[in-house]
Amino acid sequence: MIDKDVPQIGRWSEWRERIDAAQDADRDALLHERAQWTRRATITMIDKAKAGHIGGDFSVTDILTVLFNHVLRIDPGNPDWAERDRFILSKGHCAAALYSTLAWCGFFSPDELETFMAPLSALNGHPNRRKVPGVETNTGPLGHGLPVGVGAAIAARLANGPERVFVVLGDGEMQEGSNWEALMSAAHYQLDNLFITIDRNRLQQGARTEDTNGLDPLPEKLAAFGWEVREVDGHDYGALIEAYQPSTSGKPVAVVANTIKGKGVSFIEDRVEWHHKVPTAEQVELALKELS
Ligand SMILES: Cc1ncc(C[n+]2csc(CCOP(=O)(O)OP(=O)(O)O)c2C)c(N)n1
Repeated sequence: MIDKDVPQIGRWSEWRERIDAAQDADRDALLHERAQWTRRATITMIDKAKAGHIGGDFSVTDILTVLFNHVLRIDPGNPDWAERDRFILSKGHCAAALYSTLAWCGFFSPDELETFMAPLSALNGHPNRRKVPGVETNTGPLGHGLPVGVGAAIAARLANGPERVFVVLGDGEMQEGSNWEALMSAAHYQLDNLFITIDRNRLQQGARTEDTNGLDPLPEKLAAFGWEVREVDGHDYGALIEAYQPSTSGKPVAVVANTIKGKGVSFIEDRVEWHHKVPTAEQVELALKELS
């Protein structure tokens, strides 16, 4: 069962104000509490569905937590607010982490998380914008979120709107050529309202990224493509918050977030088989203990 016995659920704006006002260790403690709840919800969903992508869910959780609880201009009570920042999880296989983040914020009830991947559930294995409030575009086929994000950033620019666009990609996903076309376009149009975050956990499906089709030196490549690049520890809340400050160069911003696949659970961390392995009942119990 998803743990719903947490006072913050459903009181997003109040907690957002608290997090926004807090500094350093106090702020980090609030964000950590939220991230650990998200990881516990995620593993509970995967356990029930007997499917999911736990490793990538856990590497991206701290990034999602910082974005949705401190950085993004959003209103979970009004998901279609015209001036909202747009968020796209391009590594759509990590839908469980996104759903639990959205439910915590109040886009929909945490009760719905129990239906993850069940027949007729809105919470499919990959996010669907027609079914889930807070999802801007369907993702799952890797390499599509950034091209859509570039279009959204251009649209915002044409409308003179205040909205910014945030896209989160996997590092294995950066092997898709469409991303590099989109990177070129974003730089060409000087889309300083566009932020990408690359979840650099150095693992993809079945192997290490550098052994499959290496990306290094990734920050240098992104800079050569005309982006302002910020490389950070993707589990350091303060560093992530700093990395989402406005562009200083008029260029789009690329955050290379060094992360650990499976972050938070000792026997899942940095292990290739946990890309989409389903935990046993005993492993779920152990993991929940480590995450509590
Ligand atoms: C176009 C496409 N090819 C293959 C897949 C199958 N697939 C799902 S996840 C994944 C690996 C992604 O690795 P990465 O981007 O590093 O994600 P993470 O390690 O953060 O989960 C693959 C190959 C897909 N979803 N889309």
